[in-house]
Amino acid sequence: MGSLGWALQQEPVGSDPLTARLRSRVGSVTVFALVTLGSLIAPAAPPRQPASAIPFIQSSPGNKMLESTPRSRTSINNGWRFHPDGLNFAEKPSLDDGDWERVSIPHTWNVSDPFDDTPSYRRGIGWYRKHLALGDDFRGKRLYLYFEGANQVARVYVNGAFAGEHKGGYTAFVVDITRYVRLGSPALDNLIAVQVDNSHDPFIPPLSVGYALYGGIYRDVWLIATDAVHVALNDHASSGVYIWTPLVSVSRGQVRARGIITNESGSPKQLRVVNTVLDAAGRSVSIHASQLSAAVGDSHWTQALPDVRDPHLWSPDDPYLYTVRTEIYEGDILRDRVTNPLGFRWFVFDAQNGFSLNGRKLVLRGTNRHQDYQGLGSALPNQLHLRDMQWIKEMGANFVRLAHYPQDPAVLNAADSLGLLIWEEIPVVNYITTSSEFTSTSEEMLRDMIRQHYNHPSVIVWGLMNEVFLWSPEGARVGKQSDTAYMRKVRDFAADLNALAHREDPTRPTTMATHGSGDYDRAGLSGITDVFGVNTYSGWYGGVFDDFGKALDRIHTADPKRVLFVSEYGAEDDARVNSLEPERFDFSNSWVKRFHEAYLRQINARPWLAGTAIWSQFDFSQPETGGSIPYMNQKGMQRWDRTPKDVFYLYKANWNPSPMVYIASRGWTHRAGTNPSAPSGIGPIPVAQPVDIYSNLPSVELFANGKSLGRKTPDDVHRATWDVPFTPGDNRIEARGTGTGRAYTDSLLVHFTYRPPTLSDPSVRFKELGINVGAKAQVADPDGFVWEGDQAYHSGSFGHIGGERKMFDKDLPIRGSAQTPLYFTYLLGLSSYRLDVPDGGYDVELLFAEPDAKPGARLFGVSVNGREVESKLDLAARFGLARAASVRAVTTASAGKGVLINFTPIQGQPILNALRIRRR
Ligand code: GCB
Repeated sequence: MGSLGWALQQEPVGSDPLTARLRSRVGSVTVFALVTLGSLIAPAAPPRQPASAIPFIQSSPGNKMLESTPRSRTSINNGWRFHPDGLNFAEKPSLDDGDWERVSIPHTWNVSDPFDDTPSYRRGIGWYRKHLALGDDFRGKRLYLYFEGANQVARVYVNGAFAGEHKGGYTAFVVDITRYVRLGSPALDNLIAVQVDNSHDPFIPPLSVGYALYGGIYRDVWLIATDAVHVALNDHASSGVYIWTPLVSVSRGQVRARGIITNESGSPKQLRVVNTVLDAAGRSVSIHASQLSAAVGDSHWTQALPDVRDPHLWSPDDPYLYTVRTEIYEGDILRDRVTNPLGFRWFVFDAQNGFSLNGRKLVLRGTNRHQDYQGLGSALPNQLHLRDMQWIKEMGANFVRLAHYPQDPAVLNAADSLGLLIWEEIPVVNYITTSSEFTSTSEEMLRDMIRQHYNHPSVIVWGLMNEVFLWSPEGARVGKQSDTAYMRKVRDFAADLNALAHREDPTRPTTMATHGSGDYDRAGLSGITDVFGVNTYSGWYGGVFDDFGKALDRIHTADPKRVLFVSEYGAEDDARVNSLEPERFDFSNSWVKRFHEAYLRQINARPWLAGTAIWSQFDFSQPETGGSIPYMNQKGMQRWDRTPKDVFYLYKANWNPSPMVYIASRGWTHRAGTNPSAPSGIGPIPVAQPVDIYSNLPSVELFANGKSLGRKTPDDVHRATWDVPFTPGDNRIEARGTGTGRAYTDSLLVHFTYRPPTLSDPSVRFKELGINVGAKAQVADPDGFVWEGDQAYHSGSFGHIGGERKMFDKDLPIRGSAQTPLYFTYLLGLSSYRLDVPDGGYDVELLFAEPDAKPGARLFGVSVNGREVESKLDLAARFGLARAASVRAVTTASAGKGVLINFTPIQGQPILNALRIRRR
């Protein structure tokens, strides 16, 4: 029994009966953490308090458990100097860093350059230096630097000497600096210099991604001091202790622990390893001690602790955490102490019944999270990591996929304590390099991730890769893989990682996310992991909403034993864009609401799904993309600054049982429009436009300007919609509902600009009109001006004559204006634009951005009411590709003829992106 843990770790999967049972597949069911009970070791007497513990040196705030132990852990985040360059000899103490920038960790050097108008962002070397004064009190100690993460290669030097290197931007690493430091009284200066490199490296995943690879030391750094005999720090920066619960039921929880002790004292030691399980109140509920003869170097130990009776189970609704305290004694002297979280839970993935936790079905309602924040990049302080997880919890999710890489310890801690189940993965994305070096770096990352996060009860599945067949082996996007030798290598690579994950952790399943291509089946990749993830975007990049469910049904029917997980689905919006006629890819808030409502319905109808995860919780950087906000992926439930979007409340209404009512269309506070049947001459009349609410209350009543518009019962996805009669100026909308004996309300002020159907209506003075040409959606300016959707010309109104509606290539960022949505759509090949405005003088502004032509390839003339404004407009030559530009004219409308803008093709076809006309 004593070697149970090591049998688990060292035996190949399947050869050990215990391991085999841990991962037993019964038909389509995979059960984790359920095995038969082995013999138990009797509880040992609690150790006496050591008489002469080595005094506590320094502890980090909030790290109470570590106080009065010989181990200290001190934050060294402050007081660094940074130089953004590949300097030579920057590790040398003689170099003067006095003029380097002062920075604190977390830090990245790419906070702004992925988002400026210069394409791309800096990927290269940056140097960090810190002076550390170390006193004699560290004599006899082992000293380590613990980096929670640096992107992506870090080389660490101490007093000019090379002390260690780590490859990979998302896992922690430890550097033993004991032999390089100088101690003294008074304390002596030590120089820590770290070279960080975020250059592309063909042998380090990720090779290509859709997010910024922010360079720098972007997670916390610690100085750890231990006794010469201590819990190992050299095991992939893990805690040096691994805890698992082979059997959990409501009446008993088995606890096993194993670990490594490093003896650097120079002589063998007789040690006692004591593990104590403490409940949330700090009471000991299980304790076990065992002797260990520790030779110099590393020694392994394993323990079976006495069962915890009637364990308080861990679940999203009740994330009850125990703590395991591991103490190492030599005689009466405490040599080291570490603590780890423990949660009692068991779970099952089932291809027919979805997921269950602690014996009950649990619908995994999830989301994806990137570590990316407005103004900070990836360098988030721990409070913001925690806050992100709290947002996710508030939305009602119980599952988070940490895409596409291992995340900050603060994220995993938050998941444990808030009750969020976790899929964590390594950053193998889009394609691989078929080389042993790439494989071994990927394996190292996988080991790092599993060992570092092994003890978190929140983690339920390890991810190996994302959409690995999206790109060709040469690094180009492909529709279908054609290189069968490459596909075989990818399969072998996946099988290798899968076996490694199971060897490292037989208690958890594996998974991969795929992109709805047949390549995964053809290459034999689909059957490798225990759970099969599908990323799907029907109704966004192409297709219609219902294709989503149909595609899932096809896979489920073809392979009923496949445990199917929807690892991504989402669509993009922009708060400024709203539409009365939402359509795919219009970036309107209106379309995205319908998208998620349709997906939610289809998900609810498929209880066999293992789980689902929205892409994504927060908007994040995507340096290679255009769209309505360049360089951003806008599929978040929340904006980059964490402001929740309407869809956040859609999920909250569906997933979080707390009573709520929310007026959606939240960003649409400036609206414009007309009532087509309004007669001329009677002044503005109310214009009906839709207002959505999301609520989990039985019924909701909506009021506009104090008048009830009736009571409604929200539909199956908790939405109700009213046609609200908007009057010119401010309209106060209020929603009221009752639940659990209390009233819930929400209100919103909407400013409405009335446009008469006949622009020359004498009872409504015409002032100005803006048109988002080529689009049906409205776009609001920051000052509240609304650009209305475009239409074909009809008499008395406005509109285009001829032309085809077009959009910019999504991957082409439009530069030179913050009002990108106006330029994103355009009309191609129009002959004129006509506005039947009343007689008078007008300023006309035409907005353009060249979508694809080279200089000389598109030339056209522009005239306004017969006056030539441009004889040969060549946008590419004059402004450049995808650069916002405007052409202005002054004109007079007379004799009731309005304003006619003509476009005359000379070479290629004319275009127009937006126009604004203003009465002088
Ligand atoms: C995906 C990728 C993710 C992208 C997302 C998108 O399938 O896995 O990294 O950000 O699509 O928004 O296109």
